[in-house]
Amino acid sequence: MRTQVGIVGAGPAGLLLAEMLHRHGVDSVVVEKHSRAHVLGRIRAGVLEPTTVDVLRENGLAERLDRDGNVHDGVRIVRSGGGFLIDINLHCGKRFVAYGQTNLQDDLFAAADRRRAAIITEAADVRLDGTSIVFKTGRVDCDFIAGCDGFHGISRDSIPAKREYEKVYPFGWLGILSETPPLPEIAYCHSPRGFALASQRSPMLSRYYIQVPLDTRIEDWPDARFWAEIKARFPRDWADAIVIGPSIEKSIAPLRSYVAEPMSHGRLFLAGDAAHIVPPTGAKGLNLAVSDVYYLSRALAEYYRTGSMALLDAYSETALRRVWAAVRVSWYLTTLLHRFPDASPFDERAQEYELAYLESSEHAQAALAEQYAGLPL
Ligand code: FAS
Ligand code: PHB
Repeated sequence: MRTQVGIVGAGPAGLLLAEMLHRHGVDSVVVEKHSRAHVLGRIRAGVLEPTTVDVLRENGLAERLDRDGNVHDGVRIVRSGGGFLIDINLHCGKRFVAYGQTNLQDDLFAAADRRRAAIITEAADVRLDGTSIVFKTGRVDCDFIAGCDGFHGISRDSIPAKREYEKVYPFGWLGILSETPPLPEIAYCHSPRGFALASQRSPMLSRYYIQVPLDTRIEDWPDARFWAEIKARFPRDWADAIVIGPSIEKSIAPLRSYVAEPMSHGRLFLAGDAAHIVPPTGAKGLNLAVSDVYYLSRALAEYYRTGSMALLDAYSETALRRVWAAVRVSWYLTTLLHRFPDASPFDERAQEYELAYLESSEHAQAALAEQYAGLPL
């Protein structure tokens, strides 16, 4: 096959890029190694920044999001004896939307189907050969390649002399999905027993997480143990409000911060998790994939409209400014809210007082709200 832009990966970054390029009259082919069912079966992010919602709406991809998404003024940080709202509406005049990545992925596939987009799934042995994507049963010759194949993809390997920045955290998140009514707010909980998070997908679908050691095995966490633990971590009034029920999905995600620079080489451009990973504490991963794609689609459209490579040459530097802002606040919130096994008494007191300061200062809360909302594109 021959196309203008070859896209590796049919996750949110890859499919959104294909949609946005199409709206600029640029052709693309998406090559995905898994089946569509496998891609849709992944339960991941749940919080969309206001800028992400704007991008989706501007591209005609927000109809179900506007109908089913749950709009919030902010997220609450709770701990025994206190807590506060990171109020992005009060401080930034913006709201974020709780909407599962699975739903977004579904919406993106549906948009691709409506225009009979070229999406090749279950492509085996995918590799890059110059500006061609080669796989077991074929190849796609392209003008440009977008590496949207996630952290475990192959595109990043084709960036020579890259600088890698990584921080691996000594814990993971055990997450469950349950067909129960969620708490009304999204709440991050700081507890001596470890971090916990209450989130939502719909009026009858809840998403909960607890921090667990890295060597945790799913089989050691039957539902009853999970519910008892998350209730032990939340303050009593919040714990009593958690409605328990059978889990319909349970998984453990390790936490890491990672950035590869630059995000481009020649006619290869990385977007999303292929270039960077954030701990989910800041709810930034999916949102960064969207901002990368916003910049990349604009740069590619400019090239095909005018022949200018200027925005493409500036893509990596432009995207990295927003990437590093999100990487930093995700690291800050992870450090603030989790119990570190090797924390010294000093570390624990400093964490206590950082929380107390945030709780007491409108200025500190405004600064955090601005970063949680996501910086303007
Ligand atoms: P993705 O990983 O979503 O998509 C990459 C695609 O490329 C996949 O479909 C993959 O099959 C495909 N691919 C890989 N290798 C390939 C190859 N060689 N050839 C062809 N295709 C290939 N973010 C949040 O904001 N909140 C969360 O709670 C959260 N939880 C997460 C939990 C887990 C377990 C993981 C892994 C991530 C989580 N994230 C979360 C981050 C997540 O939402 C990502 O940021 C988001 O999926 C990024 O989208 P993509 O960059 O498209 O990468
Ligand atoms: C989720 O709903 O899955 C979610 C919410 C907030 C986060 C991470 C995940 O920071």
